[in-house]
Amino acid sequence: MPRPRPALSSFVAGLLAALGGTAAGHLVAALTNPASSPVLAVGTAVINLTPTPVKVWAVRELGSADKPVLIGTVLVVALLFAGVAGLVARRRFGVGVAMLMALVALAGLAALVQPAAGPLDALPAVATAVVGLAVLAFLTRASGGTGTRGTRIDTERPAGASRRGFLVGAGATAVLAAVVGGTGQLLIRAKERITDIALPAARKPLAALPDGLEVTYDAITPFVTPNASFYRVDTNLTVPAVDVEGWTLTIDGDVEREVTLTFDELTTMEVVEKDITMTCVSNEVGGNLLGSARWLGVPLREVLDRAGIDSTKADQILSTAVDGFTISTPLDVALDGRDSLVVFGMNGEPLPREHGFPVRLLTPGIYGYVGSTKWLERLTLTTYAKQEAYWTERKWATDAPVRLSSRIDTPKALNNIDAGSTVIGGVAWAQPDGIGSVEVRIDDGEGGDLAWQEAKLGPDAGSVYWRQWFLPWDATPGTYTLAVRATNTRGEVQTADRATPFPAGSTGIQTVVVTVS
Ligand SMILES: Nc1nc2c(c(=O)[nH]1)N[C@H]1C(S)=C(S)[C@@H](COP(=O)(O)O)O[C@H]1N2
Ligand SMILES: [Mo]
Repeated sequence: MPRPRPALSSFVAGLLAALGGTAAGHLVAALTNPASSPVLAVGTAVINLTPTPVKVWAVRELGSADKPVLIGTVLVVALLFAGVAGLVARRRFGVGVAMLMALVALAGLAALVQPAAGPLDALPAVATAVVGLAVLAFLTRASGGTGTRGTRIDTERPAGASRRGFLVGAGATAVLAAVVGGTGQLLIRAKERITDIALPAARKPLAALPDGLEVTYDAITPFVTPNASFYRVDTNLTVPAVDVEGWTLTIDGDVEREVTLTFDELTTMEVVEKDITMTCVSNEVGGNLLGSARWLGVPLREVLDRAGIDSTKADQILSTAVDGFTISTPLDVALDGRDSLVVFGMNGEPLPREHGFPVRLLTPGIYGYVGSTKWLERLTLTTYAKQEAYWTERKWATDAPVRLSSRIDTPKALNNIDAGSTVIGGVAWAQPDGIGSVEVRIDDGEGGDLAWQEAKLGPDAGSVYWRQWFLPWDATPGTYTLAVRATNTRGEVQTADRATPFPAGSTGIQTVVVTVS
């Protein structure tokens, strides 16, 4: 039987030291602050340090897989580095240990530089260091080496006991790490799920929304996006777990008096409900980073009026989330009469954790990154000259109205469909004016019918809510390029000019190629 090579076992020892340490750190973080977990803290630091073009690329290429890919990459790189540290420790124990501790220090630093961090956020790194060292010492001993011996002796040691000892020790460490890390992960998940709070009713409840086109054509996006399938975009690797009891909203800056509201105080104000479509600036033409819901909240103006704003000074509302993340909203945009809201309900339920529990901002007509702060904690009236928000620092536009756009949901790109009667359908949005019409072009590539044909519109839930649309199509065999464009109620037509999401939202017209046979 081949003996495990000492080099290999040293590598594995280093790797398992990091794995065990990280798992312990993850569990401690789950009990204190999940965001301070070593891998998550480093991942967050990577997100914050990544240049904008790379971020744009990652969102486009990886979509919602961007976070798992990031966490996986951080973990793999850290484990490989720790494996190398293990190899080094074989000859020079002190140097190997120093390499491992440098790795831990990096994670500790990443946790402590987070904007809302406190001294307790160093605890997971401390746990990682202690457990990591213990594992390394244990596995070094189990493999029969003291860690200070030379290779010669290592390779000459008897095969039997030490090899078995190492394998058992390594296996036990791996299992224990999985259990400890898994427990931490379960705890974090459990914290993310609890949102049982009582919601107030709107003072003037809206009538129930009519059935959408999806009832007839199930390939068209539902009129109301269910909370569970609402797109999610944020810089957080773990969802902030906010306790409603301790939560407050502070309005400060250029105000007559600083005001702090509790959740109870907020929810007993003038409560309204509004149907609003929300969009991400990173949405590509034809993309799905948007959703539509019935939101429950208090008008932003009412909240600001509690403090009395001095608009001769302030030109922006700088909103801050519980984790220190910031968003700038132009003051004149937020207060121009649109339904800017401080939101706590979504489709009849408390705001889900992923979408900002307990309270978020929502500004219809501008992209999420300039008006829809999740896990909201502070509204500061200030100026762009004085303070910059997260995305502003990264050169995205300061004022970013949602672009007039439309999307084909069915048929899907490159689909083969049967000849005969079918339907082309999707959604279109035009904030703040509302959709006037939607047109479809069916191009057979042979100079056939190139004319734009008007589609039929689905139900209307107001000008800041998307419209579903469809066009019945008697499809004959051939290959077709389908296109869609929207026109708003002011007669403006969706432009065919292409613009990338950076810095102020994509434009262009979606085309879909299908084969009919
Ligand atoms: N605290 C916080 N709020 C945030 C963000 C964030 O990263 N952190 N992302 C913004 C962006 S870019 C968008 S598009 C919307 C997305 O909201 P949703 O995840 O509920 O769809 O939230 C905005 N609010
Ligand atoms: Mo966004």
